[in-house]
Amino acid sequence: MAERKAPNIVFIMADDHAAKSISAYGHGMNSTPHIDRIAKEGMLFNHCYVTNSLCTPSRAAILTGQHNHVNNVMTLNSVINNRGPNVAKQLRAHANYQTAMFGKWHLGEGPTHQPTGFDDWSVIPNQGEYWDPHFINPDEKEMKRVPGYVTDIITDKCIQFMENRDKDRPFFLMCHHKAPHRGWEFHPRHKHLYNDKITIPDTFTDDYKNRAKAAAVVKMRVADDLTYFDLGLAQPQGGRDVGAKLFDQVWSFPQRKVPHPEDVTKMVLRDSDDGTEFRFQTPEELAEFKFQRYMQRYLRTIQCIDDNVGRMLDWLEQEGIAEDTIVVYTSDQGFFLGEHGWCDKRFMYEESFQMPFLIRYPRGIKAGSVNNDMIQNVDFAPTFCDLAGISVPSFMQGVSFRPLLEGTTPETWEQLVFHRYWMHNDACHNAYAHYGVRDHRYKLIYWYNDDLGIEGAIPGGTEPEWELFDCQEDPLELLNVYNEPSYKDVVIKMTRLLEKKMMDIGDIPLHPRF
Ligand code: SGN
Ligand code: CA
Repeated sequence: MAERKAPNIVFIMADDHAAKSISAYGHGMNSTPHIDRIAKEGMLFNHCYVTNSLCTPSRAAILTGQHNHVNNVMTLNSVINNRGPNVAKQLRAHANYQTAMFGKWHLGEGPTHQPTGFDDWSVIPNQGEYWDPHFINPDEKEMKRVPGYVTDIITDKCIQFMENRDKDRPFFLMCHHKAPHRGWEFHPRHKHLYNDKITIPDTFTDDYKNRAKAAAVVKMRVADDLTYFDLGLAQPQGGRDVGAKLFDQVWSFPQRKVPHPEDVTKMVLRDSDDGTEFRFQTPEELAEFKFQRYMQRYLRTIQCIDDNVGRMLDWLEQEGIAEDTIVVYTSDQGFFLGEHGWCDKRFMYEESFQMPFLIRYPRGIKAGSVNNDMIQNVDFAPTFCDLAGISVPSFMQGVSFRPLLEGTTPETWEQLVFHRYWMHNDACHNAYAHYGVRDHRYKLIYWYNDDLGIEGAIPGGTEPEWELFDCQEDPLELLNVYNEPSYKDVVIKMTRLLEKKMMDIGDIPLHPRF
């Protein structure tokens, strides 16, 4: 890329948007023409990964370019120290950017945790609301409720910021959508969409054999763990608890039992909106209904993001600045869409580990290109600094992937990604802590299964476990080959890579050394 005036950067990030549900990734489950445009006119990454598959830690990694043990935002309960450095501060201080952030923040509230480094910001508290959402604004004691649908409102705020910008300076805009996060409250204008059945993933009825214990005990199952509210169903017994599960009493952890077929045939579920009735003959039919209902609602909320990405792209064009503006579309992590029977994320298994990443910059990226190199969310901030023409500050641990955008993969590019999920007080999901690395062929995961004295964690702990997946032979990750004699050398190689990576980033291994 030749030196030219600093580009504007529009960073659009959804919450829990799996790559599979962007049509540019070619899975055919939905149609997202506007998001696809970013790839068609720019570059699509097939191997972008999150360093910790959870909202708050991922957002901290994106802002700081640091791994979570360094920025100290390791779990959903962490908050950011907003006096620390971040990419917006860097662009503002060293490249004269105007900076703004609108939408989901999820890094804490109040004077020491709210956004800093942004000339303008307006964020939803915590997970926020889909309808008539509250926003926290700078210098205001009270949150303000804004009438309307959250995805439209966040986009309005972004466009308004761009309209009022100082045209003599570049801008860095972070547009953080709440959708398609759980609750999946879609806008009625998308209700006619996705009424046809979606193909159920091959691993939907995974029995979790030959795998670490974590897979069987985590509470993320579509069939067991979704609530009336998640599925847009009226709770028969009424009450105010929106977290009530269907068949909660029968299916609850630890003795998950398939509900008695007779109970299923007696069950009548009703759409909470129009009262449509649903009846079932078998527990399997009920599980499939939940999957279809989940996907329908999830994909409809995505359609609204797609409409609004279209609005942003059109606006940039009408303003005549599309050529000078980098547009990114990504998500804070991946998401399970029924694979292994799950919704949600947290694990290093592929669907939740992979982030979608699409980027357009007409002046610097060849249209329609696809990249297969490995990148991570910690690399975003260094890349933005590099593209803005400033040096990457030493506090950032990620690496600029500007060469990849220019179509060149340096020989020294590290084709290895790291993931670490920390145990925290989150009994309602019960996801075990783990860390590991993945290269193009293999994925090594260490489950340390310690209770770490944290409330809600594994009481008393349990034996640590290793997993090794051959991503080429077993892309669905159904077979742990860690103890297979034929993979002995791979285990040694991957363990060394893991240890080297942890040393590079300053993290502390908990596993026994070779
Ligand atoms: C809530 C959701 C979970 C989700 C976490 C974290 N339940 O607890 O499904 O995993 O947030 O999400 S909900 O019923 O309250 O929606 S994250 O995107 O912030 O990491
Ligand atoms: Ca998220």
